[in-house]
Amino acid sequence: MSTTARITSDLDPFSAEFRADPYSHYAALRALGPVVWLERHGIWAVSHHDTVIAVLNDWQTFSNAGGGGLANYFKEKPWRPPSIILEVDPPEHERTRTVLSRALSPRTLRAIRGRFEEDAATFVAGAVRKGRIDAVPDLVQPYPLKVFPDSVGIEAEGRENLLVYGAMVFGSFGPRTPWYEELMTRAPAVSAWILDHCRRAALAPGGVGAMIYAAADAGELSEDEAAMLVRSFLSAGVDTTIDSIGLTLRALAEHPEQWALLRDDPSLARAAFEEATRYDSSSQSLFRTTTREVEFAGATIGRHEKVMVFLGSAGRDPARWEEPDRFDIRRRTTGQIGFGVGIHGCVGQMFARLEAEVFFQALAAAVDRIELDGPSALRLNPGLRGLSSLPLVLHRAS
Ligand code: OVM
Repeated sequence: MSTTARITSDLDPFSAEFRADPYSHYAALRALGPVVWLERHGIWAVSHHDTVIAVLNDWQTFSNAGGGGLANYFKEKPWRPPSIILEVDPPEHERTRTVLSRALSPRTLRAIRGRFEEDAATFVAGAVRKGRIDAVPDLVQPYPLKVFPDSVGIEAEGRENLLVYGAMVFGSFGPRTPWYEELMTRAPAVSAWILDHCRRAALAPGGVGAMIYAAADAGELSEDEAAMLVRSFLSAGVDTTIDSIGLTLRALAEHPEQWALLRDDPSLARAAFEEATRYDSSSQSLFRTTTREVEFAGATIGRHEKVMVFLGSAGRDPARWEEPDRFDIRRRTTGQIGFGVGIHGCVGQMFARLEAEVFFQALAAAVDRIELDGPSALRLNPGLRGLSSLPLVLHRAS
């Protein structure tokens, strides 16, 4: 038996204090060591850029079948049937991943870009006309909430269910708190709406949802699997992009000199989004579950234990990044892992980048200066970092 002394900490990554200022807490975690036992939750924390990547690349040891969140599916019953792409290991993972990657391929994106541009221009024009806005409800939320379900082929009626369902999916990544229990009282009704809209008949022809059913017709998936993959779109495609666009906008508003660079050269929109995904990713952490006892970075991790992997900390690791706390849209962001990395790296990341690029190009064309108009507020969901409020004044371009 190994006699490695474990490094422990009483830090609670789900506490309000931690989430209000994760980056100073990550620095404390990184200083403790690459693998730290978080005694409050009985889980391991991995927070250095290199060890985060090492965990995510070793899917044989650090499995996804134990669940994407804090709940341990090797020991507890999942709140919903597990995702057949996120919460599954190879070889099962490969077939579903292939179908989703194809549906979200450059070819699909080329066909969709024009519609993104029209919608972005419309929402931006409305916000600029208003001038003084809360950017979250007025701009950041409506745009993904239109373009994403439009692309999947979901009817316009009832789309607010997507936000509630997303809150549940990502809420389930955290501990069972009163907030969570209260939210989940709505699960039966909202899940029923979601499942109804995953059916073949509910999806518009020509959309990304219909492409999944085309794969079923081609014999690559069963009809039930197709519905489950559409469910993955509806789980992971909306809140994630809302939150990442919101955090990017806040970073730009808080760094006027960076906004000026983008305004003067809108071709930097993609780079700005990429840097924001390093600097303040909507996906701060995710989980793996060990399939065996393993010696990892000086620690002995037992079998079927949960490992919390901090993407947000990897983005600020001074061992990897020069001046990691500086938001710099001209930075070389190669190696940024805010979308994750390895076989479960975000399958929709090109879709998200396109959404964001089009959005910030439209904003750069219409807005000269962004003025912060009060404190922003965090959206308190344990699985996703984002904003509930971002008061701004948009000064129009002349
Ligand atoms: C899914 C799913 C749900 C949440 C997140 C995610 C980050 C996937 O249902 O497949 O990926």
